Amino acid sequence: MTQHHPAERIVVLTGAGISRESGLETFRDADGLWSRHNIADVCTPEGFRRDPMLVDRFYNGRRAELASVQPNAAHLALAELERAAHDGRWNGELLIVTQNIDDLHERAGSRNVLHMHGELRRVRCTSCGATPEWLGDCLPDTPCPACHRPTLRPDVVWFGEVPLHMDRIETALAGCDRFVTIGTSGTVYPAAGFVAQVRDHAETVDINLDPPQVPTLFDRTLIGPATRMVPQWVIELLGA
Ligand code: BV8
Repeated sequence: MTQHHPAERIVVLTGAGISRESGLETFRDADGLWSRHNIADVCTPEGFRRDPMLVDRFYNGRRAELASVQPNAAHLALAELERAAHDGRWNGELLIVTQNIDDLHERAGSRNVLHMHGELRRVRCTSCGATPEWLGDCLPDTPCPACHRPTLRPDVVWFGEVPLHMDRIETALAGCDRFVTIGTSGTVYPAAGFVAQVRDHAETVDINLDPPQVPTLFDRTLIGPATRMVPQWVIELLGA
């Protein structure tokens, strides 16, 4: 029985820049989240132990904001590429690895998505491990719906914590033919180290408003807003 090898396996790594034009802030841009919030206070386990109310309010605010935004043309173009793989218009496989905790990829229709830094619309119980979907506010005394103990935290990966799905991500990186980064500054590891990891066996492409910090890591850079550059790249791929 002849093995059907897909023509192309693509891993796309997305960051906050892909959701910027939907109205969600990035972290490091001038008016970004880190210009108003202290990383050590709101994005570390130590910060949560010190002041859980401050951290819960930070994520409650972002969760409320998420309800007011929609996927943009960049999210929709990636969902279209995945659909083209399913209905045979494109002979390939697409995996989206996102650092984003928003659900705009899924709302755009993407299914093959790994949230390596967690999800805003989930909380995690530190007593029983339950990770229920959560759309509203969560406070330090909010009881876990499974074990009823007041030990819920945002289901996100904070600095110093191990990212999620690393096994599946490492396997996909090892087997990809093309690696594409979209809207990420390449400053947070291990995500920032993926491009160097795949350079020996995959074509590397960066899509961003600005040139990458280390241009030599990329075979190709597409400079411009994600809502323009990502649909262009997908059309080119489907046209090829
Ligand atoms: C870990 C979740 C061990 C919560 C986040 C090696 C060297 C140095 C340090 C380290 C290292 N290894 C580990 C570390 C420590 C640390 C780290 O990297 N520190 C940095 C600051 C130096 N890493 C960790 O602690 C990680 N854990 O390493 O565990 C381990 C490792 C491997 C395997 C097993 C165990 C955990 C880090 C996760 C932290 N949590 N988020 C939340 O969201 O609140 S990180 C958070 O910040 C995001 O998830 C994202 O990852 C990062 C932000 O980066 P971007 O998404 O790129 O956003 P940014 O604002 O920076 O840039 C936006 C870009 O978009 C810009 O380039 C801009 O030009 C562009 N843009 C803007 N608008 C547009 C656009 N592009 C196109 N179109 C537009 N319209």
